[in-house]
Amino acid sequence: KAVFNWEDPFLLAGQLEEDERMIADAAAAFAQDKLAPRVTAAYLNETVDRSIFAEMGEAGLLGITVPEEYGGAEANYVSYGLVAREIERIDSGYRSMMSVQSSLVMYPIQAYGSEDQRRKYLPKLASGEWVGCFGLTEPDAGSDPGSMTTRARKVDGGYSISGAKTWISNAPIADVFVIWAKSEAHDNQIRGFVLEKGCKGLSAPKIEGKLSLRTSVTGEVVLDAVEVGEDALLPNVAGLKGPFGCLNRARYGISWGAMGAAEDCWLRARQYGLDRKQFGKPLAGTQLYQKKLADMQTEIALGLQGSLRVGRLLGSGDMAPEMISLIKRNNCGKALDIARMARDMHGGNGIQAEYHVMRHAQNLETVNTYEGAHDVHALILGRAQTDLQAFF
Ligand code: TGC
Ligand code: FAD
Repeated sequence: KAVFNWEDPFLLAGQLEEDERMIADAAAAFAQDKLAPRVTAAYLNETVDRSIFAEMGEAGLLGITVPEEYGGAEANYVSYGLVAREIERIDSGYRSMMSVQSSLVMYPIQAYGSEDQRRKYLPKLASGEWVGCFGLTEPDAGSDPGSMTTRARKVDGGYSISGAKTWISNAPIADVFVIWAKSEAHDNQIRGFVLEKGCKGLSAPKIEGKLSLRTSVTGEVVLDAVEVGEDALLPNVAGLKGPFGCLNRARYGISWGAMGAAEDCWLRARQYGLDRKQFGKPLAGTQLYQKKLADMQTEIALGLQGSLRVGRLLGSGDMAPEMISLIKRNNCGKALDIARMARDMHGGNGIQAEYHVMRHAQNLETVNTYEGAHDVHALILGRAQTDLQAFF
C-alpha cells in the first residue's frame, strides 16, 4: 500500500522535471535566506528594500522564462510558478515585486517590443539593476481598463502622453514604466509605451496608508504631457489583448503564489495546534481543529494541481485565458479563507507579527483583488459558459 504523504498529498514533487525541482529548491533557499529574515520589519515599517531586485536577479529569479540571450533563464512556466510559490510563502509583496518585473514588464518588452528595446531593457531588468512597473489601472478604470482615458498624441518624432495611473506596484522606485494608453495616431487603440525615469512630466508618488502588501511599494503614475520618441512604442501589439497577454502570465503565477502563502498558514496552524494545549490536550487533537487542517490540506492540494495543469498547457500552447481566471480566482479565494482560518486557529497570538498568519491574510486581501478581482473572474467564467455578458 502506498504511504500517504500528508504534506504533499498528490505527490506534486514527483510530477516535476528535474530542472523544475532544482529551480524550486533554489528559490526556496533564496526565500529562506534572503527574504524571511527581513520580512517582519519590512512589513511593520513599510520599508521597501530596492536591493531585493538585485538579489533576485543574481539568484536568476527575474524574467525566468525570458531567453538566455536577453538575460533570462529560458525556463518554462511551471518553473516560474514554482518560484512564485516559494517567494509568496514568505510574503505576497515580495512575489509582487518579482511578478511585475517578470510578467508585466519583461514579458511585454520580449513579446511586443522591437529588437532594440529587447536588447536595451531586458538584461538590466533581469539583473535587477533596473526596476520596472506596469501602468494599466486608472482612478476611474480599474476592472474596466478599456475605459482608460490616458492618451498618446502624435507629435514631431514621437508621442506626447497625458493621463494618470493609480495603484501601480513598484512605481515610486521604477526606472522603466510600461504604460498603456489610447493612441490617437492608431485609431485610439490601446498601445503600450516604454518610458524611463526622468522623462519630463513623469512622476510616481507613493500611495501611503496601505494596510496590505506593505513590503511592496505602490504608487500613482502622473503623465503630464510626457514626450517620448517613436522608439518608446511597443510596435507589435494593439488593443486590450496587449496588457491581457501580460496579465495571463502574471495571474497564472499568482495562482501558484497564493498557494505558497496558504501553505505557510496551514503548516503554521498545524504546528501551533500540536504545541498549544487547552483543556488538557493539544488543540490539534480536537475534531474542529482537525477538520480545519483537513480543509486547508485539501484546497491546497487541489489548487496546486490546477496550477500545475495550466502551467503544462501554457507550455504546450493549449492554454485558454479562462483557465487562468479559474485558477487565479479559486486559489486566491481559497488562500484568503485559509489565512483567515489560520489566524483564528492561533487565537490571540494570531494577530501578532511573529506568527505571520495575519500578515498573509492582510496581503491576500490585495491578491484577491488585483489582476482581476475575484468576482470579475467569475464574470469571465460565467460569460464563457453562457455566452451572456454580465459585466454591464
Ligand atoms: P473583452 O471584450 O473581454 O476583450 C477585449 C479584447 O481583449 C482580448 N482579451 C484577452 N486577450 C488575451 N488574454 C486575455 N485574458 C484576454 N481577455 C480579453 C479579447 O480577445 C479582445 O480582443 P479583440 O482583439 O477582440 O479586441 O474586454 P472587456 O473590456 O469586456 O474586458 C472585461 C474584463 C473583465 C475581461 C477585463 O477588462 C478584466 O479582466 N478586468 C480586470 C482588470 C485587471 O485585471 N487589471 C489588472 C491590472 S494590473 C495589476 O493588477 C497588477 S498587480 C501586480 C502585482 O503587484 O503583482
Ligand atoms: P473596481 O473595479 O472599482 O471594483 C470594485 C468592486 O466591484 C470589486 O469587488 C469588483 O469585483 C466589483 N466589480 C467591478 N465590476 C463589476 C461588475 N461588472 N459586476 C460586478 N462586480 C463588479 N494595477 C496596475 O495596472 N498595475 C499594478 O502594478 C497594480 N498593482 C496593484 C497593487 C495593489 C496593492 C493594488 C491594491 C492594486 C493594484 N493594481 C495594479 C490595481 C488592481 O488591478 C485593481 O485594483 C483591480 O483591477 C480592481 O480595480 P478597482 O480597484 O478599480 O476596483
